[in-house]
Amino acid sequence: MSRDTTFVRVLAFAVGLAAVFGLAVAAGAALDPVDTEPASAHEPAHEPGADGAAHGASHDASSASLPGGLMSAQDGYRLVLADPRLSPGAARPLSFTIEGPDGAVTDYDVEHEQRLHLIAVRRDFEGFQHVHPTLGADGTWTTRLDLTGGSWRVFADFSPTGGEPLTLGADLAVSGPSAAAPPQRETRTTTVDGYTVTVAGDLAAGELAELTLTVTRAGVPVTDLQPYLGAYGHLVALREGDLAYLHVHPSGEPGDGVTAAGPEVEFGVEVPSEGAYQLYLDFRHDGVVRTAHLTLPTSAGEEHGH
Ligand SMILES: [Cu+2]
Repeated sequence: MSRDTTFVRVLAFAVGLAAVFGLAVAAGAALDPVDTEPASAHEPAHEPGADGAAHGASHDASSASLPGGLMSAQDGYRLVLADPRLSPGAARPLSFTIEGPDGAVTDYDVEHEQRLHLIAVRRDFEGFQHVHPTLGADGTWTTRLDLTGGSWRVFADFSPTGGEPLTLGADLAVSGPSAAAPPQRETRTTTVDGYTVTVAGDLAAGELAELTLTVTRAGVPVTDLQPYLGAYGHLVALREGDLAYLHVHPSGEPGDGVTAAGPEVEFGVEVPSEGAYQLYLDFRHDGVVRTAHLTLPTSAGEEHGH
C-alpha cells in the first residue's frame, strides 16, 4: 500500500467518525436485547428517513468508518464465542465463529497477510495479545491466549469476502482473582524486553495527528526493524471508557524505497473524541514480535508543561 493510500484510508476513516457516532448509538439501541417488541425482522427499528438514497449512502459510510469493536453484531455479521468464560493460564484455547447472512463465514479477504486478526485486551489494559487464529472448514476459528483473571474484550478484525472490513468485539470473562488496576496515565515512554519505545506527538479529537514512535535498545537507535505483517509497526488504540478500537498502520511500508527500518515509525491517527487512549505498538526485531504499551490523552485546549 502506498503512503498516499494509507493516508487516505486513515483520513476517510476519520472524516466519517463525527457523523456516524450518532448512528452507532442508534444501532446500539436497535440491537438492545431488552427491546423485545415483536416487530417484523425485516422492519428497521428506526425509520431510515424519507430519502432512500441518502440512507444507502449513510449506511455505506457507517460500514467504512464506525470505530470498531463497540458492537458484537454489525452489518449482518456477528462474533460468537464458543464459550464467553475461560479459566486463567497460558495457551488457553479460544474458539469462535463469525456468523454472516448465510451462516458461519468461511471466506475472508487477506488483510495485512492474515484473514483475521484477533486482539485481546484486559479491560483495565493490563493484558494485550494480537494473534492469528486458524480457520476450520466449517468456519470455526481457533487460537490460544495467555489469560490472567479479569474481564477481557476480544476484537475480531477481518474483511468477509464481498463485504466491508469490520471489527466486532465481545466480552470474555476469565475466572480467578482480578487485579483490576486503574489504567495507566499518560505514558510516553515504556520499556519492553530491553527495548525503549517513546512516542512524540499529541492526539487531538477529530484531527489527524502525527505520532512518531521511536525504538531504541540500550540507548542505541534500532535501525533494522523487521517487517511484521507488511509494516514496521502496528498500532492499536483503545479509548478508555468503552474500548472503541482503532487499528492504524504506519505511513510508508517496507521496501517502498522511502521508509526507514527504524528507529522511527510514523502513524497518522485521528481519534474520534477527547479522552485518554491506550496505545499498543507491535514491532518486530531479531525475529521476535514485542508489544509496547503507551497512553496518550488528547491535548485539546491544553498547554504543554503543566
Ligand atoms: Cu494481526
